[in-house]
Amino acid sequence: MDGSVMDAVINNGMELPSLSSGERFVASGERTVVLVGRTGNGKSSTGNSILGKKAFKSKASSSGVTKTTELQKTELKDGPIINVIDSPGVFDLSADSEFVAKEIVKCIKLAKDGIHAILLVLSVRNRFTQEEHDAVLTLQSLFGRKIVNYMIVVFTGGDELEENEETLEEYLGECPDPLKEILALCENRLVLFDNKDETKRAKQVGELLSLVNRVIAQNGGQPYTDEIFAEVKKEAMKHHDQQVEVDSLKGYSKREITELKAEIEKSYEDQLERISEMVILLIYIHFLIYHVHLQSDILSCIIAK
Ligand SMILES: Nc1nc2c(ncn2[C@@H]2O[C@H](COP(=O)(O)OP(=O)(O)O)[C@@H](O)[C@H]2O)c(=O)[nH]1
Ligand SMILES: [Mg+2]
Repeated sequence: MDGSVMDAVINNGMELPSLSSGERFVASGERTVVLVGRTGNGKSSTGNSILGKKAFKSKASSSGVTKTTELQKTELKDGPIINVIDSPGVFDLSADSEFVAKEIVKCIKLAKDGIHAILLVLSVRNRFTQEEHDAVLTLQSLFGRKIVNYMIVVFTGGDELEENEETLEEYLGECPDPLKEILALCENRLVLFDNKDETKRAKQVGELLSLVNRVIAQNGGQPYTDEIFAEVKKEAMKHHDQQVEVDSLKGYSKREITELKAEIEKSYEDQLERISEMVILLIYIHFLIYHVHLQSDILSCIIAK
């Protein structure tokens, strides 16, 4: 056992190492996980498998797909409350930065107290692309290197592997280098999901939760937060306090109260917009640095020749 991809695959479904007493306290309490990944990889279906209900719209449903970041929750039997955030926009870094930034802020707003794990959803049916690889690096540059310490890779399409009589281990044996790099960044935390077979749900979700617990323990029980989270939280608290204050006002007409409330909402939206603009700026800076690096690499190549 050398901690390789194979090692992690072999370990899947087997008993995980027992947690130390310091780590055990994370075994209870709410969990907030965010699904990221390319459209069509199975984020919404995986979210539904975790929740045990059809809460997110998936491609196969007649009523369309999840277009914007949303949160659904469930209380697992004999387990913790799970908040699942399906965030279709966050990974779509080829879309305009304004949209992506707004989705990121929305995701942070929904996560409130932080994110316990980021589930990077990949599909055994879709080839892993360079864009997906770059999207992970962009997230890393936006949220700091430590963001990968919270990542777990979920492969969907377990049924298709089964049909081809192929194991995940065999599938990953032939995986391209960019995917190997991402799996190594995530310290090979990966789990296989078959979102088509209800009977496999409990085992799969159990495996995933073990990984989530491991991530929480490895991060000292702390969910992921950063300065952007702090900003969003500060504004949310201010917004809440103002709402309480208005509700307790006496001697104002109904119209005046409605106007005051509208003002508070407007100011809150403006502040969230300001944070989105900050994120847009960060995305631009990331791309600028990325292109400077790229150009200097090309220059070095030319000089070397
Ligand atoms: N065969 C198979 N199909 C899946 C699995 N998970 C998701 N899908 C299908 O993949 C398509 C995209 O899934 P969806 O959850 O909408 O992806 P999203 O765009 O990432 O949210 C849908 O047609 C799903 O039914 C799986 O484990 N096995
Ligand atoms: Mg979806």
